[in-house]
Amino acid sequence: MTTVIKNGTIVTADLTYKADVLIDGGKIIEIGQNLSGDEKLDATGCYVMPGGIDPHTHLEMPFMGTYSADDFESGTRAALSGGTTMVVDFALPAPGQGLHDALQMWDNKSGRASCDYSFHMAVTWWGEQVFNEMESVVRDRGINTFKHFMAYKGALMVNDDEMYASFARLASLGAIAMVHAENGDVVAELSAKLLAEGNTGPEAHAYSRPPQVEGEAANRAIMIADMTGVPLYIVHVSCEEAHEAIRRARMQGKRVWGEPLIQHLTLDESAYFNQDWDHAARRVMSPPFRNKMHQDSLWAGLQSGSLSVVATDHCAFTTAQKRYGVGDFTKIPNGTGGLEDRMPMLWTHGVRTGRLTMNEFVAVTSTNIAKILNCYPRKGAVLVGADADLVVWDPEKSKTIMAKSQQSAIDYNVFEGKEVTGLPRFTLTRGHVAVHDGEMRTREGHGQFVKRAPNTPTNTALSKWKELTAPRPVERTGIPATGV
Ligand code: DUC
Ligand code: ZN
Ligand code: ZN
Ligand code: ZN
Repeated sequence: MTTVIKNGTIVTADLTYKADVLIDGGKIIEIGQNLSGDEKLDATGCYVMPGGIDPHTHLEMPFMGTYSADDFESGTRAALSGGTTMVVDFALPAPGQGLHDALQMWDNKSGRASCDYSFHMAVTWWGEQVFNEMESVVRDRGINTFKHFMAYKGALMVNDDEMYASFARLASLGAIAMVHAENGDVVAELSAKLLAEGNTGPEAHAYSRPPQVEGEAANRAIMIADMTGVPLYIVHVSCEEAHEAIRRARMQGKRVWGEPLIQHLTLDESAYFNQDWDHAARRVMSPPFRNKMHQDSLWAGLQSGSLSVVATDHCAFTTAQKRYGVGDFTKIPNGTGGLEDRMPMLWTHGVRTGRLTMNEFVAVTSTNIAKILNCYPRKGAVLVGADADLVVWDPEKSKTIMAKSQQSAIDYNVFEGKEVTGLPRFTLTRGHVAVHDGEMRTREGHGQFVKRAPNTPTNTALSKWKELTAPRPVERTGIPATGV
């Protein structure tokens, strides 16, 4: 059975034009005028865009004594509802657990996904087993991104020697290093001090993780990456200090990408101060929300291209789970949701305000991500041969975000009450219409794992240090080398 999307305007990361899209077998088979198919979707007045890719989710993740509340079933349903057709989740080994063991757990959970997905591998400890398994994770499992937590001391955090060793190994495999950039030692010190002074409430969470903590770690990760020649992806960039480090690195030719979250772009630190406990605790995440100066910096980064993608770090906990931290803010499970709201919120606050063009919107929600993670143009493109992961976007459709009508399993929404304009009319996952004019038609288990090959190692010349220690050229064309 073929499906045709008629009368829409195709918007990709670089083009805007009117054409119909014909789909068969989950793929785009033709783009052109006056196409017909068995099933017709009317896109009059709408934009036909690559489905969103959220490169940063934590579905059913064991964390801080509990599990994040959205699993691959509710999480991917929320994603599709908001126009996102692929999520990339983090497979997290427990300390001492092998990488393939952890991946087996994530394989089991992800069988319920209703949209396509991939995994990043987290490096939560270091040893010979991790070093050895990395190769088959990259080559056989098709996972080319490895995340390192520079925070969560005593749990997920890795130290600089471990990070250096891991980055060097990843460089040799053509993989990408990712970091959660916060100085975990300083966070632990500040947290203990705040608690000792009697600051137990959720606002102390924000005081324990000031922007300097993030800026320092971002700079450190960039320098360690440069010493190994590994490309670096910095998740949840929330402040000017980290953004500034990324800008500088990119200007120096380093392969460094920054990922702000829709939450940091649109919510600020007033979420924590003079609020009731539940309100503030529901918004506790790391890094915390910042002030307007930092938000302006993140928007500027998206506009100028120094920041590359917009994610959610979707890691949702119920109010009951958040209350584990009553009396001690360090026990509030860290995380907020956003999967369903990322695209409408970015459209509303980015495109409708004139900060981003429609093409830039597609770039930062989908195409740039697919390119960095190496699944383009299967994903992130409207091209013949690409997967029919598409969103038919109605720029005039509005709603008020409300927990009671969301797909997520939690009992609140950090964007509660916000008006959004720009919503999916249809969302297609490999040709299956999962959202049909407001009606959810998701199929549990429809989602498939997306393998991502390693990159060709373009990055080895980035490091000045490498150049200085590289063997000197001897003879090329019969002319003796002059030695520089
Ligand atoms: N930050 C969060 O807020 N939650 C999950 C992990 C993280 O780094
Ligand atoms: Zn993180
Ligand atoms: Zn995260
Ligand atoms: Zn299907």
